[in-house]
Amino acid sequence: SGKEKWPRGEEKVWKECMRDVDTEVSSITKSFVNHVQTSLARQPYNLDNLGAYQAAALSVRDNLLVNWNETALQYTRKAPKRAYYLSLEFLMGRTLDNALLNLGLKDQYSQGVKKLGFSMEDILDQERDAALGNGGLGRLAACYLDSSASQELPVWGYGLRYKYGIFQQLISPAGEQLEAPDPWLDNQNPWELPRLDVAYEVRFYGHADRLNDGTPRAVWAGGQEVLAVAYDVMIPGCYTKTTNNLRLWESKPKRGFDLNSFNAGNYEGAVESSNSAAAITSVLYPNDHTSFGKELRLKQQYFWTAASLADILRRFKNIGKPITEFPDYVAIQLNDTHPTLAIPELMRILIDEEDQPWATAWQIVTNTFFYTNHTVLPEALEKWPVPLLEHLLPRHLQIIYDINLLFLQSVEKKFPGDRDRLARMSLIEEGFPKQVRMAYLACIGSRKVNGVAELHSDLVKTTILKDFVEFEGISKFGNVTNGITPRRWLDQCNPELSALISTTLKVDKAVWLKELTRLEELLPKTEDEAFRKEWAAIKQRNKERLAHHVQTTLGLTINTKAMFDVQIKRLHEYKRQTLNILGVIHRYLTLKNMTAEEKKKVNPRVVFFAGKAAPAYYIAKLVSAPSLPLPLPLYFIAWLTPFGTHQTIRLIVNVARIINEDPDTKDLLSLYFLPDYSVSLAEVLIPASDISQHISTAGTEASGTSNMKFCLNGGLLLGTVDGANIEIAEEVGESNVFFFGHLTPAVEDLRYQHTYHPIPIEEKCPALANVLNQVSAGLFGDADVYEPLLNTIRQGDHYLLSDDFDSYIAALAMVDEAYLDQTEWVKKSIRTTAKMGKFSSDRAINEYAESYWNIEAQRIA
Ligand code: B1N
Repeated sequence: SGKEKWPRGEEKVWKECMRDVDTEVSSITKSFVNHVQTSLARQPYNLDNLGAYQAAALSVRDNLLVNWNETALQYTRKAPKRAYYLSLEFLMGRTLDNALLNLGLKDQYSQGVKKLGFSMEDILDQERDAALGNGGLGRLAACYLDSSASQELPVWGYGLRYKYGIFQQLISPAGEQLEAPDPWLDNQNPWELPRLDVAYEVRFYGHADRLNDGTPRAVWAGGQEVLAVAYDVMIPGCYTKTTNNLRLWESKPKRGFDLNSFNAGNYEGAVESSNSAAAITSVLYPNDHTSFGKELRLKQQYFWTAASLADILRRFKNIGKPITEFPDYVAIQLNDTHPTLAIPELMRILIDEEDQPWATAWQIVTNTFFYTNHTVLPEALEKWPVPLLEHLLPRHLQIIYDINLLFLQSVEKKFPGDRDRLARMSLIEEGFPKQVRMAYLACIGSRKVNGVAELHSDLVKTTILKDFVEFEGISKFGNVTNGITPRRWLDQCNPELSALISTTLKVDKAVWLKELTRLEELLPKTEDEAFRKEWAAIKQRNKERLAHHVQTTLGLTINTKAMFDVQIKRLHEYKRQTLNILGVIHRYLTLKNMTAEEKKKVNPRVVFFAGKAAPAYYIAKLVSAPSLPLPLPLYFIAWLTPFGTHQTIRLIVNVARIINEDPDTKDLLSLYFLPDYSVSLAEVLIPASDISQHISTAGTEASGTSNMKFCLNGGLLLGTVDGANIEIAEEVGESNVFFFGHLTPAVEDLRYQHTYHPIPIEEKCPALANVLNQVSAGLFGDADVYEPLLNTIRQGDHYLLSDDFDSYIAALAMVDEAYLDQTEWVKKSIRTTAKMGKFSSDRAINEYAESYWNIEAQRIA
């Protein structure tokens, strides 16, 4: 026709925005188009979904920036006490949808981009996850930032800006986990603000010389100096102006490269030191629950704590108060022992730079820090070899020795002559090499210590820190049960359920999302049939949404009529994904033996797994890590080879291959391992689950937080009497959860039995023995591949699969039984959601604010 067609959306709207004429077109559309034209230098003709995402993000960011500046200004003006959350991991996931929710601009933006020819759903899907964390510990940090801002608390996060987040997981056809780097910054990150003006120098190596002038001072000089540069991430609160900050540090060489080497013609040498500076923040360590004494990891920890402390101290000094008042203005939360070097680092600053006496410095330190323990598993407790510390941080090692000396003197005073106790409590573990016990250092250097669920906090007090409770008194040790943000984990991931709740409660989500115990008002609705129908229909649509996602991403067709049974978490022996897959095999074998008539009574089930296993040789491939000056102790090497969990993935994938194709059973049982588990995948999986599994050996899972997410979304829980499962059951009632397995006090005895009085598995648990034998016989191929994994159960069985298997199978049968009565099942589901108010991270963060940090909410006008 000769007339060119407008590329997308409404031509009039685009043109009016582009010409910036005053019309009825909203300011949102205008700012979007403005970013398309200026920030992105693009046109409607060549704007794809990714470009539209970038324009939308930049436009939303403009809104956040106004609030963020206002918040910072008020904190500076009023100088309230502030808290700082130091975490080596922040598993943020996506930001755009969360920012829109918190700003209350979701609908406006949806309508705006629609006029311009885009769908909000497609735009949101363009965003890459910020995956700077391994699992629960990192996601908890993200939930706590969300809650701090939403509760208007002056809390900042400090972390590292890893160039590569948690690795991407690929699953080969044979079921092997393959790892690829996660270049999350490749498309640029609109949510961060580089602050090249905020930078600190951080020293490594060199030598420390005591002055011996009657003061405790020393001079630390020489070695390598690296620059820490700040990148700020805005953290908006929900329906409040408060917009806090997450400051992430990037490492840079202090000088571009070494000019001396360059001039001498040593070009490789010239860039080597700059490479090693950049390497510090290059990659997140993917070893969840392991500590293995790598120099680069220790460098990360010191780099991050030194830069964060310098920044906090500079801000404190601007207030103009004497240094002794530091703890009146600053509380620092240590997220596990990873930032424990902050304790000797603050001592170093106070003594060497501020010229404070030792006792004053220690007084300040022990009133500033708070330590949260996240695990009692021995292999996860951080210990750093003394020779490594001496080499990398000579002054800090001196300070640690001084702290230890004074500490042991005071222990000796309270328990005279108790040499065993002194050896047990020393910060230094004897051995070859000697090692520094970071949990002990964190404990004695902190005002308070807490665990993350009632049972876990009790275990901390009675096991790993027992001596410290006896010495320092019980009141230093507490509990703050973890929580999750209901913004992301209900409203964002399950919009239909959120809308139904608002209608039913007759109150805007702006209210109940910040007062989550109001969900209890849903309870009377369990008796309302129409409501139950609607409740069930939403679950069904969430299952279809998941099935659609799997269809489009993996090309697999899922039976949405079946019960959805989900276990998603990092692969780890203690979490017992193996118990689950062996249970699936048991179910399969049982179905194979059934008559057609018997099968009619069986409830179809789809089992989902997702999760990453710690990779064996990943870091070495990504960074040329500087080599250790000393040989690695042998047992470090043992932790570098986590093959058990890799075999579990392989078994899951190969079992899936067989049973999903078996015409005898496939309508009744199917199995999927979804690769590359992430926060955004969790947002699709969790609302779709009928039942989820949290089946750790009793006493091993400190809390768990996905258990809370499933239950908040009306999924029922199948689990052991462990971690926060216990408190969930207390809230929702034991009749609404499916518990099984031995209790924590029995675990030690059972392990003793396995070691000293082993009973052959055929005798102890014939059902499990049969399953193991079928795998050994090659029913799922690769028989010899699985032998080492199966042998860990036949012998030793540290995680007690053979002790819990029968009661696990019985619990699964109870789930089947309960699911047959759909009315009762939906009632359980409603009751579960209704009683989850306690698990809002708003409750948890307020406990920290009141009972630990002593900080107050700040209204940002
Ligand atoms: O922290 C979560 C808890 O809900 C989980 O139960 C707990 O397992 C998890 C070393 C860890 N504990 N320890 C770690 C992570 C990385 C690492 O390098 C240890 N993660 C947990 C939140 O409290």
